[in-house]
Amino acid sequence: MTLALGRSAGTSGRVTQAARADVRLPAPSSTAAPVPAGVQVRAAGMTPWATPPDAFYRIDTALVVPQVDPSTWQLRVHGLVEQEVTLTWDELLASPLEEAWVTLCCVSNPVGGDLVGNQRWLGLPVRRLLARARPTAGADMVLSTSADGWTASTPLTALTDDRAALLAVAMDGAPLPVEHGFPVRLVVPGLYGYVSATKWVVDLEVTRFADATAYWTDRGWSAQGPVKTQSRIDVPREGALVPAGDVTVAGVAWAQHRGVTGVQVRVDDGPWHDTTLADDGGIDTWRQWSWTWAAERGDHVLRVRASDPSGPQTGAVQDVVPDGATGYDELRVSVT
Ligand SMILES: Nc1nc2c(c(=O)[nH]1)N[C@H]1C(S)=C(S)[C@@H](COP(=O)(O)O)O[C@H]1N2
Ligand SMILES: [Mo]
Repeated sequence: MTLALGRSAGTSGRVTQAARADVRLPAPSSTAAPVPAGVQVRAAGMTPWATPPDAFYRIDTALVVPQVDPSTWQLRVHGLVEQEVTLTWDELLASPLEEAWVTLCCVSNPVGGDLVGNQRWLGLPVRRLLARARPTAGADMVLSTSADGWTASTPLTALTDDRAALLAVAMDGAPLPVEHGFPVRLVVPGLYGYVSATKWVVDLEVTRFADATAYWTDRGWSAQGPVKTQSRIDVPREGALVPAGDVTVAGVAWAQHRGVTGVQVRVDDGPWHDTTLADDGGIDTWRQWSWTWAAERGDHVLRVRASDPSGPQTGAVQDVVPDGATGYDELRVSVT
């Protein structure tokens, strides 16, 4: 059974790769605002602001990556709508497509973890598709389904307000990598992937939270999954030995669709110090920061916290279940 699955996936995998190689992406009708040169902190070992697609984290339940042929792909929009809509691949590529930088992260990312990445997506704003379908009064959720039957429940407002919620066909200017959802996936700023980022998407049902539940909600995770404001220290590394004197401390922070307004670092039980924020790539992307520490001999613990417009992130320690981890990322360093 496993072998047979493996073999057929291999064959269709080649077909999908060929179809992917044949895709001619249209020019965006709306390009992303140019990224300021200073989004990147220049420090050895620092995370790239734009995550290379082949280094982008991958999370899904697929044992075998779904192989979806764009020439037969269709998206059905139905449920609590006045007008059912079916969209084909050619219709999608002929639509005005918008480009946006969006940082995607996973609800199961532990504090300090790396299940987060930032990329430039190209796609049809979902709000345009929903405007054609015209959701009826009382609808408050869209249940999206993938070719392999995975589901996500997304608040209708996040798909109809002015944010860049996209039915995406490209990442980093190229068709989506197969494992990241080729040919079409959802990307919604401000929400964890499990309630928004359906890969290999084929169906959107406009419904109500009271009437339907999604894959991870049925397994103990929260129905609502707004991203929590978080920060991470990337430089120096955990357990590093550093010479006394000026040491660069740097990392990333994210508060998608609210924006990072500040990042502070603290040494042991000392005061919080403001760090220098790198240039801003927009409220839907992560933000880099750096701080020069006058390091004194001994073993120290560094902690970080980010602020969004509502204030600093919480230091209360919570596990990833049911709606995302909280607490400060911390790092031990020995100053010699
Ligand atoms: N079809 C499908 N889409 C999915 C998932 C899945 O299991 N199946 N996982 C979701 C989760 S939990 C996350 S965090 C993101 C991850 O997207 P990526 O693998 O492109 O980083 O995809 C989302 N979309
Ligand atoms: Mo996730």
